[in-house]
Amino acid sequence: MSDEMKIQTMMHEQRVFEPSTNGSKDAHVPDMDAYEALYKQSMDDPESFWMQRTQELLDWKTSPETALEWDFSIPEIKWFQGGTLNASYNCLDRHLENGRRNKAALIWQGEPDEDVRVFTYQMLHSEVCAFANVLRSRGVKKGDTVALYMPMIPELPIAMLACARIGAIHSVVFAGFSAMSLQNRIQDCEAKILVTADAVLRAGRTIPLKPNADEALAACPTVKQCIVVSRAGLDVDMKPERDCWWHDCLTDSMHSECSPEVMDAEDPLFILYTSGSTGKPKGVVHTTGGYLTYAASTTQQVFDLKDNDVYWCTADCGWITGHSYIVYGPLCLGGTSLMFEGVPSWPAPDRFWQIVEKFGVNIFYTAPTVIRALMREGVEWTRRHDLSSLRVLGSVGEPINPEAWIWYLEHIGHGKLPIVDTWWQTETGGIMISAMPAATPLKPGSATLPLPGVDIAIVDDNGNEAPPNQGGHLVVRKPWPGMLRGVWKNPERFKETYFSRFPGMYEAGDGARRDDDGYFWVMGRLDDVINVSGHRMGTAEIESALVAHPAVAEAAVVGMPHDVKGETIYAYVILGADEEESDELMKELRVWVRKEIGPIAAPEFIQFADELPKTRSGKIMRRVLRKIAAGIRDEFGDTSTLADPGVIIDLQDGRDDML
Ligand code: 6R9
Repeated sequence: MSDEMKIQTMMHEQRVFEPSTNGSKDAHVPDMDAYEALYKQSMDDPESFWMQRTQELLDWKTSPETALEWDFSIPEIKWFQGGTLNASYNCLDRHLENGRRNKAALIWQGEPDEDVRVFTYQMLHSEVCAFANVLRSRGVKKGDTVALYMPMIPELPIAMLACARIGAIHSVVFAGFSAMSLQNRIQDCEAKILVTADAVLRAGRTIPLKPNADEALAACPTVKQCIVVSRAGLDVDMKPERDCWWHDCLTDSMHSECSPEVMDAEDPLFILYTSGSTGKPKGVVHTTGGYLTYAASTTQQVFDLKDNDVYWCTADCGWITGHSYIVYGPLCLGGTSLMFEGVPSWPAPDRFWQIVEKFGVNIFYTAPTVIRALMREGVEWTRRHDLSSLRVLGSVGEPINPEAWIWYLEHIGHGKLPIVDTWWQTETGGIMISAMPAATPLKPGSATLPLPGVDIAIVDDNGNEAPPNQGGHLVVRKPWPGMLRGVWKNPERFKETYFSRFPGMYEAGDGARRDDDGYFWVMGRLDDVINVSGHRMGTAEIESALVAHPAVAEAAVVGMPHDVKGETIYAYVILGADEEESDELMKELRVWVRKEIGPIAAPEFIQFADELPKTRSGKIMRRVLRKIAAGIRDEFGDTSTLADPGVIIDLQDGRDDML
């Protein structure tokens, strides 16, 4: 493929990339026949499929008696009843006996390039046991909750696994969240202990973290103790009766064995808060046996993880992607997981590629927002590094527009590597729809096909399966082991959010369509779908068209109320570094979208902007953009997750200037 390759939009996208055959013979799923056979087996008899899978992937202390008991009308889902196990045992201890004792489990690259720490399985085991002993000695027991508010440092996965070891339920709160968000989450999960750090290192700055923890804890009576990692060597205010430095809590004797707690399959492993369309964030609950089986199974099949691989997922452990694909999935399989503390653009936009070269990364998993940001910086940054070690590329978090997909393929994937576009959610625990690198023909912008064991479909408003090419609601018709088991302390919300609209099915909240080949095209959250004169338009599709224009770096599209059409299309556009805003360009973009998708999709309003309101995990906050487009000046709801709240005012001013 060449640079001049015509970029097409998602709706017109018809290119198919056959899997490259390099090294596919020994892939976990070597070809399409193997995928189809697995999928069929899993649908014909899901219970034996998953029972077999869990026996292959995990060491159970007591084998499960039944695979599954379920009733979506209650809702109640129980996997692997009668079985007992420990997640940290599965991620650590068993690898000490199976030849991986001296293998790197975790390679940590800190923000300063010279800050590297490598933990073999033996070393990680020892650190986890030590911190588990600390927690036990401080009165943490099976079933207690522990909040972790930490930067991307090794102590975070160590603390997660230490909780798992003693049966405590961890709740990781992304370190970019505010004191108020932390407080709300701790109050909801009633954590007994908070583990935090003095500061976060980010893009060359030292951002104090402990003051946020102090502010949050001022109204968290359940937290009696706070353990603080010294990341930046800051001199922080310690409350003697409550606070203790991580390094002071650990004594030499603690490094000896810490016996893993025997957990039932359905005992909670962790709680992770995620935003819904209404109300406060929900505490999504994941349990031990099913979650771990699913994280391991999907890591193996989707990334084709092998023993010699260096595998790098660039997510933060504060999100589900970090839980499943930095910690539990790869470590359960005995893999080598690379963990990175910094950002893609600092000290320069080649930071990721430099790390790929430095460690010989084989599998690289990131988000479309990162790809688009790096695309904007120009290809010269990618050319500075030897990226030949890469074998599999992944994408997660939002639909990837074909232009970014092609750039990823061309400039990172040597024009031939498989790109696995993985659709899933905090609630699903692991990947649900994705290609398998050696097997699945790829279509840019499509997450392709469901994983084995995943009975996923698209239904219309009445819950009937939609015909091919017709958009509808993404639902799952049967339980899968990684699914959430509840919303913490809120069974009504669990039922209402996921099981009420379509009885007997899990409702994902996303809109999608399936093409004639059965490929899934996820359009985004259903509340992101615009209805213009009775026509449904996925915002992702229009954005994808805009971004395909050479002048456009990023775009976000929302519906704006309209008297006649119901809604009209309002687009926020960020131009590439050397582009000039002009009325001509605005017209050109309208014509462009008209041509790419159809007249119905042409934005009525195009506002040039410098930045979009994004959550710290990089998701565009469309709710806010809709309000700005509609001229609403307040009632923005909860904007605590915005990376930069100042963006709102800039966009409002821009709109006022334009209209
Ligand atoms: C893993 C994660 C979930 C929502 C989900 C969907 C969007 C994630 C996607 C994707 C299209 C993909 N999403 N991956 N949309 N293609 N490959 O991101 O979890 O933070 O809970 O977000 O993200 O809208 O419903 P979470």
